[in-house]
Amino acid sequence: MIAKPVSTFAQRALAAAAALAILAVAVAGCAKPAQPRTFTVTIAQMAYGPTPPSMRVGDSIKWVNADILQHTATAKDGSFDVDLPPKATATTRIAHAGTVDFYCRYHPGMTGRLSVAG
Ligand SMILES: [Cu+2]
Repeated sequence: MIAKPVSTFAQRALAAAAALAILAVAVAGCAKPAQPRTFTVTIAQMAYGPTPPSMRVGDSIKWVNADILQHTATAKDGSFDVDLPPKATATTRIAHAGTVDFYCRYHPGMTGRLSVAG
């Protein structure tokens, strides 16, 4: 009968260890996708700066108008449209994968393109 409490303790310890191992596997298996990121695109001298090469759905673009003129970043597919007075900033979240061409409504010669992975 002396061995019984030891045995019970050992069994509990084993069960706890097993539960922890299962939990660890479950957590690893539910690894979340990468955290959304925010990229900055600066508008200066009537042109958009480079767009990020590796955007994913859920990432955001922070538009910074460093120009002395008002500009927009207007998606041709209608997915975003930000109006930026001089020195203003605005952030848009990218919700769809694919290639999105955008332009400035005030200066249609200003164009850019986002490529977004799923
Ligand atoms: Cu413009």
